[in-house]
Amino acid sequence: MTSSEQARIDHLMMHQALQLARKGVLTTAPNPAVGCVLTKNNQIVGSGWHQRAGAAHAEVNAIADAGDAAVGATAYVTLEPCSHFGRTPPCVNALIDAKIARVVVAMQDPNPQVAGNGISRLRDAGIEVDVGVLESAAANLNPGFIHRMMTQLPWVRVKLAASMDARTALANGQSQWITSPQSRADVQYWRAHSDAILSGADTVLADNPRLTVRAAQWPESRPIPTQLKQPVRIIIDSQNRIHDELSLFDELSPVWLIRTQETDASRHPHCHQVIVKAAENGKVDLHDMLVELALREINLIWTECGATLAGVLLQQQLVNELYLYQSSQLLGHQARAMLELSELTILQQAQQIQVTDWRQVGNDRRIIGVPMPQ
Ligand code: AOF
Ligand code: ZN
Repeated sequence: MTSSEQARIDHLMMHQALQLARKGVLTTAPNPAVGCVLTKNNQIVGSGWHQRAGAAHAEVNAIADAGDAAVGATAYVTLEPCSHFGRTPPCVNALIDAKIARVVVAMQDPNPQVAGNGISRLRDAGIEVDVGVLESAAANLNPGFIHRMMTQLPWVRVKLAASMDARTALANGQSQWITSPQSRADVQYWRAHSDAILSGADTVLADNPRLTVRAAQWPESRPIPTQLKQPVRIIIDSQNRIHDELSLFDELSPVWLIRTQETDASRHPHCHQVIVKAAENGKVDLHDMLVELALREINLIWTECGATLAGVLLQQQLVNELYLYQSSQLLGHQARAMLELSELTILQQAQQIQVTDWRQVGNDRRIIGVPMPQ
């Protein structure tokens, strides 16, 4: 076979492995979603994917699926096979024991416990290894995991929903609904792709939201998942105002209250306090909060909060992506503004957003953008 034919087959097989990995995106956290296919004579003889932390890794499932056919096979894996003992034993041992002949890897594992060791251990065992096939597609599957491994911070998405003139409510507080049902269904979808939903005490006390994923409300174009993990609800509560009667206290997932001091308030069984440093103004230090959440293996945070918290997160350069749902109404200058930012006197100092995706959702537009470093 020529090298270009081989490259074409490698792409095709890695594409299959990526499809398998996608089956796990709603359930593997804090682990990454990973898929694996085993081939012989360019025919698939086994396949597997990682389903949840603590369960077998993709490679181990694929080897079990292939049985004796694994001997001499090529393994296509969307992430470098692990070389460490975590919740499960190293996949490199399983690949070597199964007598796999060649391993094609989409991307190196950014986990410092692996970080290239898996690839070198396979090579040391005489296995041919190729790295980098469909690398960016593989990276796109696990933005939160990769970011946490590389920076020890979660990937932070901030959702904003506003009128065409960037207003979120009338002056009298009326806000239901500014964006369309399709946009709100889309929000449900992105909540499900997050490990945590973050909000502030002001918003929770004013709106009494549940902040859960209701898959039944998903966009019609997205298949309803058979399994999903409810994100943890994380509420910034610098002044200890969250009380037990709120709707978010239910059995669906825990509520973590971010506070600067342990208090006796909120002794609800689903409630857990995370104590973080206080900033100079006495409120929660948001960077320290993210450090603490990363230590608790939160990879990806979906933020639904008010104009003040969203503004502070942006100005502290803690936002990785903005999801802006823009409706088709005009509410006027007396209505409430979408973002509280400090006053600018020099236009060149305005925060720039690099738009990475832009589309129509119902009667609204959804704009995804990355705040550029200032
Ligand atoms: C693989 N294949 O399918 C996955 C990998 O605690 P454990 O044993 O589940 O290990 C988790 C780590 O293993 C995770 O942080 C990441 O580095 C890697 N994930 N590796 O070879 C897989 N899910
Ligand atoms: Zn593994």
